[in-house]
This record gives sequence, structure tokens and C-alpha cells, in this order.
Amino acid sequence: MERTFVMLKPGVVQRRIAGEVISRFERKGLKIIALKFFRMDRSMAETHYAEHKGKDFYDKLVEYTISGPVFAMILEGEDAIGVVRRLTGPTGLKDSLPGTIRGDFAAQTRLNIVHASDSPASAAREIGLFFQPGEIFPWEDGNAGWF
Ligand code: 3AN
Repeated sequence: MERTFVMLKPGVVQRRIAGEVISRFERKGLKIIALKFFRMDRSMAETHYAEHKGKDFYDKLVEYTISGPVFAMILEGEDAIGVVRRLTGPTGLKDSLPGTIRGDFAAQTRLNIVHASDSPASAAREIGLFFQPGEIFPWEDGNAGWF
């Protein structure tokens, strides 16, 4: 089993599509084991996106991320990091095909609506940044045999 971090950015809340996006992860059989709805402060957003500091889209990315509340969650499942990245689709608008979350709901790369960890190292770092151990609730999956 693997854990990954996912964040639904402020536009998802504004557009009232959080339920639809979360449904895609649930339908696939991933388990939500942590979830919070909150507004990030600037320093947290800068830490989260530190690898992009200095890039031309960085300032706008941080502004967008702190412009309103987000849903942050931890999903668990076999190969969860890869599964979630395939469900979200690639970063760039031109590459995100219909059927993926970004392909279906995003019209600009900068506003590509979800963040998902791209490696085990990022997942560990991001889970640690957003969640305390006591906010994570693993549960027994009675449906495990069906997925
Ligand atoms: P991902 O979110 O797919 O892991 P990253 O980490 O490369 O992609 O980029 C983080 C965020 O920065 C993206 N979700 C997107 O909002 C924004 N971003 C990345 N590349 C660009 C770009 N070329 N132009 C505008 N925004 C970008």
C-alpha cells in the first residue's frame, strides 16, 4: 500500500466541483484516510511550492493557492502515487487528455485544479507538511476484494 497527497486548489471550491473530483478518486478504489478544508497562509504555500521558486509562474501560483480555501487529503492504495497522477493527467494543458481530471476540468496549465504528489519523496514531504500523525485515519476496507 502506498500513500499520496492530493490538494484540490481554490478554483475547485469556487466552481463547486470538489465532489466530482473526489468521486473520481473514490470510484477508482482509493481510500481517503485524511481530509481537511482550510486556507493556506503564504509561508505554507511557498514551502509547498519551493521547488518552483524563481520560475516565471511562481508568484501567480502562490497567489492562486492562497486565494481561498483548499481541500487537502491523503489517499491510500496500491501504487497510489502513480494511480492518482494518471487520474489527474499531466501538468501541461496540452497533454492532459479528456477523461483525466485536468483534461476534463482545466483550461489553463497554471489553474490545473489539483496537486498530486509525483514521487514517494514528495508524498512523504507533502503529507508531513499538511498533516499531523493524529489527523490520519487508516481504516479497514471491507470492499478490498472487489477492487
Ligand atoms: P504538478 O502539479 O503536475 O506536479 P508541477 O509541480 O510541475 O506540476 O507544477 C506545480 C504547479 O505549477 C502546477 N500544478 C501548475 O499550477 C503550475 N505550473 C507548472 N508548470 C507551469 C507552467 N509552465 N505555466 C504555468 N503554471 C505552471
